[in-house]
Amino acid sequence: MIQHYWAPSALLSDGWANAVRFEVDAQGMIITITPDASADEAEMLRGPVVPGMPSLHSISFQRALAGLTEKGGPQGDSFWSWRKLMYRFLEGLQPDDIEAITTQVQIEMLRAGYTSVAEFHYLHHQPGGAPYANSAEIGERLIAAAETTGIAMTLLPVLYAHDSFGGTPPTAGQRRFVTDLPRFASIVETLNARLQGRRGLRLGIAPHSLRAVTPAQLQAAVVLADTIDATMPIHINAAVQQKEVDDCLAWSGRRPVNWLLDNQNLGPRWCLIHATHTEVGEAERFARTGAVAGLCPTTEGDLGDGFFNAVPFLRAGGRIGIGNDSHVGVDPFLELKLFEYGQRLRFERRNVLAKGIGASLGGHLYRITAAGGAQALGQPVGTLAEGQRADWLVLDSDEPALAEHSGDGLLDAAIFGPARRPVRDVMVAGRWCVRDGEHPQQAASFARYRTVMKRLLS
Ligand code: NGQ
Repeated sequence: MIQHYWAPSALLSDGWANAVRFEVDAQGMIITITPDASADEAEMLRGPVVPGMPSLHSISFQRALAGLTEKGGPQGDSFWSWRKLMYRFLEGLQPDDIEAITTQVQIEMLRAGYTSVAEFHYLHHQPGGAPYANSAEIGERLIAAAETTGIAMTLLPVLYAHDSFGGTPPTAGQRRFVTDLPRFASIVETLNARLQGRRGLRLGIAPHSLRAVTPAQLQAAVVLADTIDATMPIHINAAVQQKEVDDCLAWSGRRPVNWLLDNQNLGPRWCLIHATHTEVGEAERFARTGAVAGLCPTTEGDLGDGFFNAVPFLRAGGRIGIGNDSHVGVDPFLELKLFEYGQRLRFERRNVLAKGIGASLGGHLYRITAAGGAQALGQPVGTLAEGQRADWLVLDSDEPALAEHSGDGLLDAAIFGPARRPVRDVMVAGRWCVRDGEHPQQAASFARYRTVMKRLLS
């Protein structure tokens, strides 16, 4: 059935328009968009409409760890000491727990304005490292969560084989992640079959990092992706910490982003997550490939990663998107605020990433990260245009931080103002997931999540 919607204003691919009528088909795709149209027999949208934001990096089980690693450690805490706590924490998680945590975080994401997510899935095996009878058990739980919540998802099974550069053996803490290539291929193929024909769901792959795979394994993963679908998204953690850069230099004589540029055919299907430690020359080369830089400002802040070299990257035409990664923040507007604030604190300036004199910074950041996120997920979202999917947010004009703002001013206010909940209603693929800020499964999900947390924290 074709549905008609009418919005008082909407951010379309060519800018804001008023009195916009959308025609959406039974698959949730936008067939026509007509500005200055009548509302006759259309469902009235109760506020300004903007594209839903894709999150290009989520590790859903880490949601339950948020807030548990904020106590001083004996020798000064770092990313690496956090990682040890994370490994210890995940040892206790069972498939039901992971499904409950994932369902909870996806509902939180939808309510905050994320309509799609790239799930970086490396927790493959049982505690202790033995495979499940169904080697794709956990991946199937992640899909089940997406089917419960309605979020669109690009599922990225992760190839993880080693602890560090040069093929060093994995540590005990990494046992639940480790696969050889044949087992990885079987997980990928099972999940691919499971995802066929599912609205809003697709497959990608992710070699974890240059630490966790050898060059030959990286190449084999790319070949595997190509045999299934030559457009399949490929994500990899790039240069998250200075130590990773130093170790990569010691191993290969190159920094990680330069190594990838020299050894892989990087292009628009690639997304480099946490390309934090990228020098100006690398950033410019990376930008020219058309690959996406996956930024996760709250997590990168939480883990003390550093600042991405955004100015030269964006100046060279680089594409960016945002992810909420470990879920210490679940709010796309907050990610964008912290991204810009990082640059302000670094350079002691304001509006560092603005496009030009008088141009709205919030409007610019929102547009480029929605489009970059869509590219990284390989999904037809991120802009409202004919032929794109109906993934959109109805902003709440009764939220005090947004009151009386219009056009890009709404996005400036939602990102840089004190809005608590700028999003009223959320549609994914033509279906309402959130109405008046509420998701129909939120009470059931929270009850289940709470039971899991009670056990984990006891
Ligand atoms: C991850 N997370 O895969 O969960 C990583 C940490 C690693 C972030 N970098 C572990 N945020 O890179 O080895």
